[in-house]
Amino acid sequence: MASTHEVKVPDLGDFDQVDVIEVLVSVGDTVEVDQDLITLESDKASMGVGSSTAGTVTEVRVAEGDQVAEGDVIVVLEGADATTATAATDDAADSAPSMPAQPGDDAPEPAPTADAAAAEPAPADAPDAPAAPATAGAVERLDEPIDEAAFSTAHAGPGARKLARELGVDLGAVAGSGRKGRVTPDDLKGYVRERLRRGTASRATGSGQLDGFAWPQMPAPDWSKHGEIEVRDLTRVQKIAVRNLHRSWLHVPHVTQHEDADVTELEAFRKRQKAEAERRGHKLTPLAFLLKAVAGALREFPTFNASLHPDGDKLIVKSFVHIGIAVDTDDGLMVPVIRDVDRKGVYELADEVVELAGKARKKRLGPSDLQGGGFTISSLGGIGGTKFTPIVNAPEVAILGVSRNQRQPVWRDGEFVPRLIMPLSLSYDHRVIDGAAAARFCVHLADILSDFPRLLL
Ligand code: CAO
Repeated sequence: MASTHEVKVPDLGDFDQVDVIEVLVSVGDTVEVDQDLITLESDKASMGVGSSTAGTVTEVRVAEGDQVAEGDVIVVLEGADATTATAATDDAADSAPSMPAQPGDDAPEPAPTADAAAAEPAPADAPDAPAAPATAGAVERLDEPIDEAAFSTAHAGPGARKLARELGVDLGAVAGSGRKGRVTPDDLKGYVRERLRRGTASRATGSGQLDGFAWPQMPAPDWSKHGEIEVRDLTRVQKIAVRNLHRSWLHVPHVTQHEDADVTELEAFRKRQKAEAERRGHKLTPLAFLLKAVAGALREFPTFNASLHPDGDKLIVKSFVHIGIAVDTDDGLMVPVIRDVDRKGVYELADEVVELAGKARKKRLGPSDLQGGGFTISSLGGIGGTKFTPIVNAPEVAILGVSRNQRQPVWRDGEFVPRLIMPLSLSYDHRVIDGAAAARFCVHLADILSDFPRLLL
């Protein structure tokens, strides 16, 4: 006899309830293991909920526009594979969220899901001719701050709610023209056009204002007039990155401090340990040591593990040391967070890097994997490069970029000697961190890395 399996909403991290913005299956569908069943959206990210088992959908218990909590049943499956999976996975954790989330993911704005609604900016052929703010047919994202309480009580159907999310519109602020003041999709589009026309909206590539200062609109040439082109959709992770990087670039006055760390002894030690580490099941790269060294530096310089208070008059200094690592995935850049780095050993950190990078690449990061970071490391050391200027993962205030180690001649005791140098590039928010503090932080970090026995203490 075929048995059934209930797929439930997984751990939602900090959230009690989140919105269902897409239902991807219907009764009668056959689903594979890991196939996304629904998409959830919180005010921090969107996540797909995948099926932990294969089977046929016999019931769909949620609809677009519903709110769900951890443990709520999403779908019921029936089938051969469901038989085996029921006992082992019949709880909330069985359907791990696949989390296409933003770098840092603690940012205060909702993640976009605007695959259909994110329209191209109005074309303007000459590169230096400003494009019209909006055309009659095209609607761009508004990305305005959203009053969630007003959003949830606004008089609008699921379709309009979804569109409001896609367009980044504060639904509660939109006047409805439907029956009894219901907000319609046309109301939303009209609202967006009006806001853009008045030039008060922030768009990824368009004009807008920050603290009362207007910035010029990006030209949008019709490239197809000059040759063949292909227009590709960005992944959801890439769309989130577009917004977050743009926001950080606009808000944060960036400065990058470069430093060379002599890692000759550290790398010799790591290479000596590598075979033994592998035998014991660990992948020991320089990143694990870097995490340890950065944790020490953050303890010494707590301002680098801080955030500017939203009122701009106070600093929030974190006592915990949670560090995000930038991970390159096929879908784009993601930043899972390793918690309590200062309390962990190098092997434990190495294991967490492998685990989190693996989860990011398989789209299996949960909300808690992406939250709480106070500082970020972006290591391109495995790829190459000599130096770069990473963008601060705001509202954090600093990010460390790491490039590939290089053997270089270093002047010592009257002669050049070959030393292995790790290039460090620290970008920081100059509103919070002074240049002198950044230089001291980098020198301290380089000293720890150069004196590796101290690092392990
Ligand atoms: N110099 C020389 N070699 C280095 C190095 C460095 N600074 N850092 C790493 N390597 C080596 C590693 O030791 C490994 O070689 P071995 O297997 O021989 O030891 C090789 O490079 C590959 O390392 P890796 O990339 O698999 O592992 P990692 O721990 O260094 O990095 C991760 C893990 C997830 C950070 C990385 O895979 C990644 O995604 N990096 C890209 C991050 C990114 O895109 N940043 C840009 C964001 S924009 O700011």
